[in-house]
Amino acid sequence: MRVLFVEVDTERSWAVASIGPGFLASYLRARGHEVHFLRATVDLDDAAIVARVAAIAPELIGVSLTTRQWLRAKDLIATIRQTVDAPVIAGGLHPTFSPEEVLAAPGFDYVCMGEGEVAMAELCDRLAAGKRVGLLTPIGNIWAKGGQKPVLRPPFEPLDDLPFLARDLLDEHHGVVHMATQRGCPFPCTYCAARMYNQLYEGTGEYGRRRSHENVLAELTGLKDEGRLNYVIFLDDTFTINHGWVKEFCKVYGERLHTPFSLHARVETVSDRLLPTLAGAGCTMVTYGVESGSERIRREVMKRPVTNQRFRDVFRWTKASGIAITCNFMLGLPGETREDLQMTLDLAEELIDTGGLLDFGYFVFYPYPGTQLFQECRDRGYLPDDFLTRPANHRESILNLPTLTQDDIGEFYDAFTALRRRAYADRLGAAATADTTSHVDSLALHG
Ligand code: B12
Ligand code: SF4
Repeated sequence: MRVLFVEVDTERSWAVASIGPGFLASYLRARGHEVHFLRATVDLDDAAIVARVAAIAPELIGVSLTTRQWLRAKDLIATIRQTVDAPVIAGGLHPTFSPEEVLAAPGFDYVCMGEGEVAMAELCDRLAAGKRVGLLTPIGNIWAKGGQKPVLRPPFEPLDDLPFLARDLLDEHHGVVHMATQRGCPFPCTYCAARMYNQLYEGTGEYGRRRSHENVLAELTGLKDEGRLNYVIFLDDTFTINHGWVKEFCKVYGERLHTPFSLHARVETVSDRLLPTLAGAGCTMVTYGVESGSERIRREVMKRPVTNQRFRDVFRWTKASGIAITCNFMLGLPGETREDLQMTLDLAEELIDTGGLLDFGYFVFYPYPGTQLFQECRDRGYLPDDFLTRPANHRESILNLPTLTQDDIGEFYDAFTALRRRAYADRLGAAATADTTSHVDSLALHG
């Protein structure tokens, strides 16, 4: 079966394309299917994309979607299907947690809920054999249009049995490689869509899993031997969860590869002992999720009862280990007031001045379907009915919040922009301040 994965870019192309198709492609190839990749960049209009899809002549089209990608994918797929007669399957975070909406849209035939490797291979096998997939012939994890909600398969186990990522689908360049060593996150952050997988899989098996060191190192060693390894970006939600794993990994990685790398971590999961170990193995940058400077908001709204002092300490230890720090902040959460936003701005300023913060991202809160805060926003009437068709604008909130106006959020967003310009100017000189948008690749999206 000839499968085409279409990567739907939104406001710009991220350096790395969606990781899911990279896993799926290698799994499908190992079973004899042919896999192609097409990036629908923002500069390509629909006609050009349709022509490229038609030239590949796929027998099945796959799209991996976050909520932001859904907005463009919805129209794009409808247009593609007017010309190209191939069924379409959508998977990833958005289809998993909004399957009904995706299946109701023209052109979408299947939604994959949760992990896709085994499910998609079964779908390809069946379609290649000319068999139907529907009400009477269901496939675990796959919801066919007009069919019933599927039964979930247990999480794939062990992860070491998955073939290495099909890197031709990731758009990697200059030896900068992206690695995913774990699936699932044990923390309960209310704003996070990633953790909802754990909840989705409740009762089917333990969703939190990690590849062995040997397996991860074998993939990296292979890339090094091919001369394709200059820098590693670990995309794991929280790389530092299991200190035993991390220490063992650092030991061997430091000895065998010692290639610089970056990772995402929660301040709760690092220590003054672990950070020098990471630095010794080659870690050059850690991204932490700070999110708010208000301990009340973190505790009551985000379910992250960590103190501001912990951030100060961890930033100091990280800096002392010689590791650069980036972090992220969120503005405009339900229950937040101007005083809370001021605390976030104050903490950001303090961490820049004393904590060795190299750079940071700042995002207006957007409630992702499936998350606890999404449900709360909906229940309290903060979420407009047309939220799915509203583009997420970086300066405005899509929410109607009783405690903050759009102007309040915009004012603090601008203050963060000014702070970032100042930080750039202090470090690099005035000329460097021209483009300081809040979107920097590989900045943590959470953690
Ligand atoms: C790496 C990463 C990125 C990378 C790559 C993006 C990607 N989608 O892979 C980059 C840096 C580009 C990125 C950017 C952004 N990201 Co991001 N990112 C992640 C992160 C940390 C890991 C994703 C990953 O590698 N997963 C590993 C793979 C194996 O899992 P998977 O993607 O779920 O894929 C499996 C299944 O879902 C399924 N599947 C996936 N796709 C498909 C397709 C088909 C056809 C099928 C059948 C199955 C299938 O099978 C896969 C294998 O089993 C996740 C958090 C997380 N843990 O998921 C956030 C996450 C996906 N990102 C998120 C967000 C919000 C963003 C940004 C909007 C950030 C921002 N504020 O601007 C941007 C938008 C990107 C875009 N194009 O729209 C949210 C998405 C929430 C949502 N509902 O949309 C997440 C969940 C983070 C969070 N905590 O909430 N991100
Ligand atoms: S925000 Fe990060 S730490 Fe919190 S649940 Fe999500 S992935 Fe885990």
